[in-house]
Amino acid sequence: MQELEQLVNAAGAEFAACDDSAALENAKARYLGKSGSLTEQLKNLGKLAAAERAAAGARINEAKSAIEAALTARREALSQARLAAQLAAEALDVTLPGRGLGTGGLHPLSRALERLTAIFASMGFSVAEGPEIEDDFHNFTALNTPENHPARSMHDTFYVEGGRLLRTHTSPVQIRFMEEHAPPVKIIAPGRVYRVDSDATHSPMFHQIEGLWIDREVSFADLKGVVSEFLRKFFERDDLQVRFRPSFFPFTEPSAEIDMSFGDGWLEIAGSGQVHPNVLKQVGIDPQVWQGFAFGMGLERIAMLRYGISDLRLFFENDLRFLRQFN
Ligand code: 2U9
Repeated sequence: MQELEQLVNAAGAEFAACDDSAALENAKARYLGKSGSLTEQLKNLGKLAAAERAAAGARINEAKSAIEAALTARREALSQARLAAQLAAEALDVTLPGRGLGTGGLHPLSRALERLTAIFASMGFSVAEGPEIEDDFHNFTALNTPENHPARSMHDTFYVEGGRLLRTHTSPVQIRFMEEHAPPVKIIAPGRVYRVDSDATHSPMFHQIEGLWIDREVSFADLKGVVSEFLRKFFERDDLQVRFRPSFFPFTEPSAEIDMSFGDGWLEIAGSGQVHPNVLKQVGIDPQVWQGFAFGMGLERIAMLRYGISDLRLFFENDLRFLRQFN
């Protein structure tokens, strides 16, 4: 039966031409399926004479086995090819160098703060810290800010449950420090503070750095010396001029605004004064024996001036294009 041999050859050729398993299964159906060519041959067996039937059946089954073997071989080959392609696509070159983790860097405010604390450390100041959620006493009363002072207004302060509030300055840190340490005191208090204020130059959260030096003979002249030295070091300008203008704060007396020379003019950069005797009394320090100065300034403001940043909000947007410029 030459026809069977041709069928086996044709099936083998067709299977070999199939590039994917869907095409191969379709080809299989054309030979071994319900109405496939080989199945047709089996159906025709009945028409043969009884004597020829057994031999013909055996040959058809042989052909069927041959086709099935060709099918299995092609399936195997396709699956091997699929695996090989996948392995090639997912290949890792283990000899490549690592990509690295990228280097992180400090936020410009952290850099400014590190600079600042190093300069004050060189003048003998250590760093003190305290809670951001404060009570009325430490944020206001102890700082000679009486009950009806406008700074206590709901509009100027964030109040939380239980009558406590988000500190409006870092001054309560110095109050807490003096409650626990006898003078002399020589500290700076940097940290987050909160105000109800938000625009290009005001953020509801910003950072202050305050300083406090209390000893037997710390005078306004020491204040001028310390602040001038700090500003000249911070901005790296030995010729930087510093000017004090009379002002008022409830917790200092006398009080002064501090300006520094900038180009042809002056920039207001800090507030300051001799600590008010009432403040010392609140923490049990005798103002007849101890005296000294305090000052405060905005960290964002001096960082903006040093790094040439025009909009306060850039500090808090976490835009890497901005932050990368400082590292
Ligand atoms: C104690 C006694 C006195 C801290 C002071 C200022 C003046 C001041 C502002 C500057 C810009 C806050 O960030 S800002 O808006 N601060 O003008 N701060 S004297 O006086 C103190 C602090 C603590 C026990």
